Amino acid sequence: MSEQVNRTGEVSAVFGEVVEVRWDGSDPVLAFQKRSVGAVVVGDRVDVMEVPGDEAEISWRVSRLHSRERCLWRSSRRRRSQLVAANVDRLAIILAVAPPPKTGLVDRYLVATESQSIPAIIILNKVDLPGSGQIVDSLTVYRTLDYAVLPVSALTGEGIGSVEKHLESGLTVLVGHSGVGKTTLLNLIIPGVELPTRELSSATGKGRHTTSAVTAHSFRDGMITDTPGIREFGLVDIEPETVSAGFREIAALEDSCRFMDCSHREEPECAVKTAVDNGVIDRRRYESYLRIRESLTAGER
Ligand SMILES: Nc1nc2c(ncn2[C@@H]2O[C@H](COP(=O)(O)OP(=O)(O)OP(=O)(O)O)[C@@H](O)[C@H]2O)c(=O)[nH]1
Ligand SMILES: [Mg+2]
Ligand SMILES: [Zn+2]
Repeated sequence: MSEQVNRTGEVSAVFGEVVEVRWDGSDPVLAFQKRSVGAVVVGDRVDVMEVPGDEAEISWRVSRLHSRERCLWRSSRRRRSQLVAANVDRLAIILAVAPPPKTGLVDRYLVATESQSIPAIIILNKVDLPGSGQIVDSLTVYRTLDYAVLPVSALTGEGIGSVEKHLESGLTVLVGHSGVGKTTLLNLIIPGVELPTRELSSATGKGRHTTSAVTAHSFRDGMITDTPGIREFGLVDIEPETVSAGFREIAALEDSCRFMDCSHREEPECAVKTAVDNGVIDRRRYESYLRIRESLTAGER
């Protein structure tokens, strides 16, 4: 009997039945997924086993899936709950000067990251376009809540050094609407990756979304993962009562509300509403909180 080699690695790409796995100081290997082990996603830690023999180029098989932490889930009207990535060290929410950012989407992402204790940063791309100053100003509230807001241009390279510094370790997942420049940014940070961006896909005339797969690429001591652009970001496993945990400024105050289960809508002596009226809590963020809560109550996610 031949000796079996076992290794533990990190999944960096998923292509149906086949996954790419990396471990320290080696090139990634391709491994077959085993149904009994369960489907894996980017960021999963897995054991792989070398299977000698006739399976052509792929001689590895996933033999165990380690337990997951810091999961990024999403859902949409078309697709139910989907695990995007596991063991995420950082979510980078990418916005662009044009099309102008929807801050409600940022708030939804932050509800997801706070619930999983995933650190989040905000990257505002395309600051080479006119009107960027005003949009940077509109994001000031996130800075006051201790989220890094990094203005950048993937076209001119302005601000790229600061972005690189933030992404140089751990597993980062880039998320945001289609067309904000996630892939352009990744191509600039990791020369040689050369993933297709908008121009290329419009040349082939295929589809509106340029990126269709979740793939992770090595960068310095970490990995950066591109994801397909989204139209909506549905929250998974978040109850109306736990939405406030995703709003740092609300979570910090809600112990002072008169009622322990205060929803911060109509209740008397609500410390959160008082803070909104006094300008201590940003009104737009508060309204965003109400909207997200309402959408979950209505069962829309
Ligand atoms: N002016 C300007 N245009 C940019 C910048 N970054 C990207 N773009 C353009 O924006 C368009 C969309 O870029 P992509 O990188 O394909 O966007 P994406 O977020 O990856 O889109 P999906 O893959 O569909 O989610 C392309 O035409 C880019 O050339 C930038 O910093 N400034
Ligand atoms: Mg893309
Ligand atoms: Zn309250």
